[in-house]
Amino acid sequence: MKLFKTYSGLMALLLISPWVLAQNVSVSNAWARASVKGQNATGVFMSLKAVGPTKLVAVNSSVAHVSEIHQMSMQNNVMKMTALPNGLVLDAGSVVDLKPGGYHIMLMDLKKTLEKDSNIDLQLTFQDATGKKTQVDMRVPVLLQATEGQKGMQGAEHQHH
Ligand SMILES: [Cu+2]
Repeated sequence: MKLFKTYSGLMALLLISPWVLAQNVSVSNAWARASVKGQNATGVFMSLKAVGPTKLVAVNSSVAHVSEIHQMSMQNNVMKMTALPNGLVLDAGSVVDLKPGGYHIMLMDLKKTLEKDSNIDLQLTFQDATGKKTQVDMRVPVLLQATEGQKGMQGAEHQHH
């Protein structure tokens, strides 16, 4: 687990990214992958940065009957998705990326098709080291893929006009 010691760099990112600040956690670059008719599940991705030790313990959205926090891992040369039963650990000050092929939020048993350029509601529940829970309600854009500015922490270096 990599700890970011360069807080000046993070401060610069705060200025250029639309961070949503929860009590203890910053959320940025959230997007949900569009689904096609009949598709049962899709993923939601974002970057999370906690001020203090925190866990993402639950997710919820009105567009899905079931929402889970997943990780992808290789098992016998096969990519497998598994739910994180104890939540996603966020170390103080480090950025955790939820992205295709890695950690992600899985929306399952979708109630409707997620159309590109629409929005979905998403509720994140965080738990701090004392056990206190905080809920963050947000609107997440539905996209076909991460846009240039939403590819992560290097986004600022790749902006062209
Ligand atoms: Cu998954």
